[in-house]
Amino acid sequence: MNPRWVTTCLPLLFLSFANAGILYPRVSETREQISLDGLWNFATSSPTQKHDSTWYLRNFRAVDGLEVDLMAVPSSYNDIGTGFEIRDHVGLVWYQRDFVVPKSWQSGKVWIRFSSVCYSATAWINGEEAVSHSIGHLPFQADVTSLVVYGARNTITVAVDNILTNSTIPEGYIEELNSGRQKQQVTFDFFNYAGIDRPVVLYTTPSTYINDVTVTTDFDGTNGFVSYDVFLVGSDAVTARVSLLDKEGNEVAVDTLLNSTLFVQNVNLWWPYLMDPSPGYLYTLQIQLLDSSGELWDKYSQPVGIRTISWNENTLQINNKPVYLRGFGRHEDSAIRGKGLDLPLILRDHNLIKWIGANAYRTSHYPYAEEIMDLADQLGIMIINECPAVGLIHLGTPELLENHKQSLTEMYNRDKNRPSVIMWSAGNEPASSDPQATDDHFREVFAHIHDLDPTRPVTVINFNGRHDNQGGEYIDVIGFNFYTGWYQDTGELDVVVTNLVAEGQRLRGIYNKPVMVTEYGSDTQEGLHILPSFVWTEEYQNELISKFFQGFDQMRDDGFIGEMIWCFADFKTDQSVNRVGGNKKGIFTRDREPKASAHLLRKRYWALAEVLDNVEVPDDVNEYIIGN
Ligand code: BDP
Repeated sequence: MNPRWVTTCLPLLFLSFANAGILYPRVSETREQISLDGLWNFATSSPTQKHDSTWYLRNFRAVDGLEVDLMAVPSSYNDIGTGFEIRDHVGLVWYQRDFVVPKSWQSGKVWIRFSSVCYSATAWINGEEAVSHSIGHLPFQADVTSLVVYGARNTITVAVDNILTNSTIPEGYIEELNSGRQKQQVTFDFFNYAGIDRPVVLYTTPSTYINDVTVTTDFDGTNGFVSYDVFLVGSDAVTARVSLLDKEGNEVAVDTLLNSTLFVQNVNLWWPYLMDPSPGYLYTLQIQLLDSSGELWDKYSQPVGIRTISWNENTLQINNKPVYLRGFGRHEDSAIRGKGLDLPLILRDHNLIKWIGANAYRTSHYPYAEEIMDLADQLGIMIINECPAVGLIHLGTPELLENHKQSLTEMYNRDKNRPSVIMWSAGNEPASSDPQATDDHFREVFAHIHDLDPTRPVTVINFNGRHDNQGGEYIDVIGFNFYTGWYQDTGELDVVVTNLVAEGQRLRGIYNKPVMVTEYGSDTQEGLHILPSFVWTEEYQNELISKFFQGFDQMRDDGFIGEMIWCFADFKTDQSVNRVGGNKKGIFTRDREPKASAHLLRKRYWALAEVLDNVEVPDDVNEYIIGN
């Protein structure tokens, strides 16, 4: 045995309470996995049915009078069917399927993990409650070792509730319509998709297992440092071997402690896209637990990017180099699937992001699927990671505050080790009619996220909408959504530059913090052309964004750190008289084809990359849009 492997006896039971691990499930020599994705039995019901006996624990197909359909997992359920009942459903829906647990799984622990259910969910396995969770877009899991039957058929039933109230994250309320129908009203414009929209897996761990790991990184010249904290659950004495592997799988550092710092010579830093010829360099932190005889007990591999983030009143820096964010606000949204994870779609999206020369986006307005975040880590895309607090209204109410903090905790636990996450966003456009409530609520929220993570800056987009409450002193970066030329001064392109620069300077003046535009744009129907330009045309979108480019360039040297257009692609909204088939502010259509604006933005983003990152632009980007 390597003499550096020492036995570490830890107060393991204590650790199990100290940390709520939600590691991404990865198969290893000690961990197996079964996907529960596929077609599930599916039924809808009224909210009151939840409390009616336990009909839902029976085989759905044997419940008298219950209409049972099939539903794809992962997907939002709304657009799969053909009727209003399912698209506009309010309340509970029910999912059920069978699965077999191998006999060989009896020796360790068995977990069920949902990557996201919108919004609240309760799952029963063989009639016993296994887990309950209430915030969408975030993973949750439970130890189901004692609930499953080994070497035999099991049944899982999941109740999914899409009702939002004034204390949920995000908020909403139920309105009785004139027709007598109930409608879920929400505080955002994207379609209120619901269901089991990300993967569901069963996986195993040994009884003493790696429950969590927290990694922070640093560097000094060519030396890299990876500090890690491994959290175990169990009660046995174990031996640890923690090593760092480079991209080729060579071991470049090793330690035997569960909490230590690895030193890496000739470090390959994680750089954002286009700031380095090999952006997104990832090492692997390989954590192994061995029993007293040196046998492998548990193994988990965590990708690690070595980089630093720093910020001051003027700049945001990655690896001590100021960055200028050029990107998008986005949505998880596509035809039929809704917010359901779709691997071809997310690859196409990231290919378009590379093609257009962007280096960043915001996960407006909720944390995106872990598979999407993996792509960002690998490609070097910088992420402003937003929790699902979009359009909060009831600021200052204790329950809402607790749920808001909980959503940040869960997002942090899931994404804390991702190099792509360079900033946390505690929400988008909160209401601020009551400044006291705003300040009290957000003061606590900022303190909470800063406590969780002192290594990343924090923002709230359009904080208080008026920008002059004192709570702003706790924000590190000011992100503002600005719709001059669209919602304000509609059609008035001549005032865009002046309005934009005035607002940017006003915010700089109030806060003396780095400022960026997190949304701007105009709804645009692809193929609609009118000369001279007119709202909704491709001409208007191009002229409007060209004006914004001029304004951005006037501000760029004065603490202005980024531009994110709204939106990456068209997306579905609720029915309304000012949305024709959805929100059309996309640079790409909903099926991910470019509007004229995508070509224009591509010239802009590559020109910025050429000037700021010193890269060569692709041959087919032949015209540079920068300055004026
Ligand atoms: C902004 C919101 C965004 C909307 C956008 C719009 O942050 O979610 O989609 O307005 O109206 O205020 O297009």
